[in-house]
Amino acid sequence: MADVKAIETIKEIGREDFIGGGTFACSGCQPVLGIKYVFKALGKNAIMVNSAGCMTLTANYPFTPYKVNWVHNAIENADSTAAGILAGLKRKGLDKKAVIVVYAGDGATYDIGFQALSGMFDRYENIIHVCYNNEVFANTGYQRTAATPLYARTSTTPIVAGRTEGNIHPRKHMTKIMLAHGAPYVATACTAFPLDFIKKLQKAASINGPKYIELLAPCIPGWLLDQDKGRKIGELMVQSGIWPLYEIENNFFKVTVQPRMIPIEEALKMQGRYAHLNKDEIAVIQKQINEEWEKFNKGEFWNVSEY
Ligand SMILES: Cc1ncc(C[n+]2csc(CCOP(=O)(O)OP(=O)(O)O)c2C)c(N)n1
Ligand code: SF4
Repeated sequence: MADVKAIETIKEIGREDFIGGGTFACSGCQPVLGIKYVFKALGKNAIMVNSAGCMTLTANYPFTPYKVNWVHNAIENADSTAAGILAGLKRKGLDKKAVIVVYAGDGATYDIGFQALSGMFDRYENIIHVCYNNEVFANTGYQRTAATPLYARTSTTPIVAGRTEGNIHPRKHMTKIMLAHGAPYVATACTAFPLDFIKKLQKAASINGPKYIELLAPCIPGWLLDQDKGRKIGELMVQSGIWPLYEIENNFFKVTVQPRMIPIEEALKMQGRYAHLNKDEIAVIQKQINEEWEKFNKGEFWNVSEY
């Protein structure tokens, strides 16, 4: 593994940033914060491959906020490019000095780039795939992806006459799908819980093979949020139990943050994408969360139908 300084407490997170401010991303954008944490965890020898999406806006030639290696890629094959970089480093005997991270949106991960992701896991490449999940194709106008949750309003699941519930399709269960590829490490994270995310990144970097981390990263205009509420919403999504934080290392399942199980309504009412919901629809979501956590608390990860 590359030279990564272990971080156990918030105080140990270094002050040095490898991405500067002043990007073209929205004020309050949580996916950009996720990039900051990736480099805090993995240091200056991390090489990030970013699939086309909102994070493309962070660097616009000839300007860049990055002090480290960051590669922009097409949306459909970031994991293939990452594998090519790894092969080149191996050829030069440098692969042990770097950590290669794909940073891809949920549209790129669940949908358009899934083939390259699956291939990378099949070949058992030593790469971390971080899916920054803002639950929409944000960059092209907040369309539904296979990661959009139940009843959320998106531009392709709008609230119009005759259709009032938003998205009606259940999410793909990506962590199960990646485990089914034989991944040695799979985890979920959230930008509102930086230490949990950083520790998971560092653990992933210490394990050989393909690793998958799914990072919930709220999107200000996509979720119809006040721009100062991105972190707060992340916290409420975790504490309500709708976004569980866990890791699975060599098939061992562990919850890393036990939620307080606040009513889901508290989290939903701050998000304009759920403003259309009535009590019955909120009750459906609450019931689902309660049922999921009964299973999570018994360690029955594979019996959880959706998260
Ligand atoms: C093959 C292909 N299809 C569609 C697009 C258009 N496109 C560019 S960015 C984007 C949205 C990406 O969504 P996601 O991966 O979730 O990242 P986000 O925009 O949310 O950051 C799309 C659909 C493209 N560039 N290439
Ligand atoms: S649309 Fe969402 S993901 Fe895109 S830059 Fe703005 S806050 Fe970030």
